[in-house]
Amino acid sequence: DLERGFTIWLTGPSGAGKTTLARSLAERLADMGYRVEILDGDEIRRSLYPELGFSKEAREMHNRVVIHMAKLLSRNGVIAIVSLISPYRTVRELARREIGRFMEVYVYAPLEVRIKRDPKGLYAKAMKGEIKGLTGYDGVYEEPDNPEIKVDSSKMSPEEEVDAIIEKARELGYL
Ligand code: GGZ
Repeated sequence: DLERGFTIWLTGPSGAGKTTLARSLAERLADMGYRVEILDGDEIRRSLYPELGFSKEAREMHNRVVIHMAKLLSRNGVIAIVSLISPYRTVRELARREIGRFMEVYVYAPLEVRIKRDPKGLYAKAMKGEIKGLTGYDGVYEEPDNPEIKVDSSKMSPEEEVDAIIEKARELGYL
């Protein structure tokens, strides 16, 4: 269905593989002829409110901004790929209600794998006590109860994850 958009909501802690997956997914869907946009939490923070920080209130406000952007894109024929830690279940439920055509993807990797990857050195900093409240280390991450799909990036390649997500999106009637 090339006329109608929807949202693929990638949630998971820092280092779980959301950014890599978002890029592979966007490339595949674009090759299939769909219009796609990646909404990356970290990028949106940097361009709109670099000083925001990571309190519960800040994250909720920021996540509501992303929900709104995804909603606008989804209802205008674009597939919005959201790459956002979105640690709170209530906020993700709000996203589901607001956006409608929506699938929640839980991007998972075990802690030891996330620590080993640590692309930005955030886990190293958290272990030294230089940052506090890192999601998936000493910060809250409320695991999804009923995601449309869970992918384990320690066991699957990005291409395999993309295949699984596309199959699920077809099952849901979004593709
Ligand atoms: C979580 C943090 C933190 C803390 C800095 N907790 O993995 P990254 O580096 O590239 O992406 C994270 C980014 C914030 O991502 P989101 O906007 O998706 O998060 S949320 O939905 O919770 O608002 C991470 C980096 O900022 N970062 N400090 N304490 N992530």
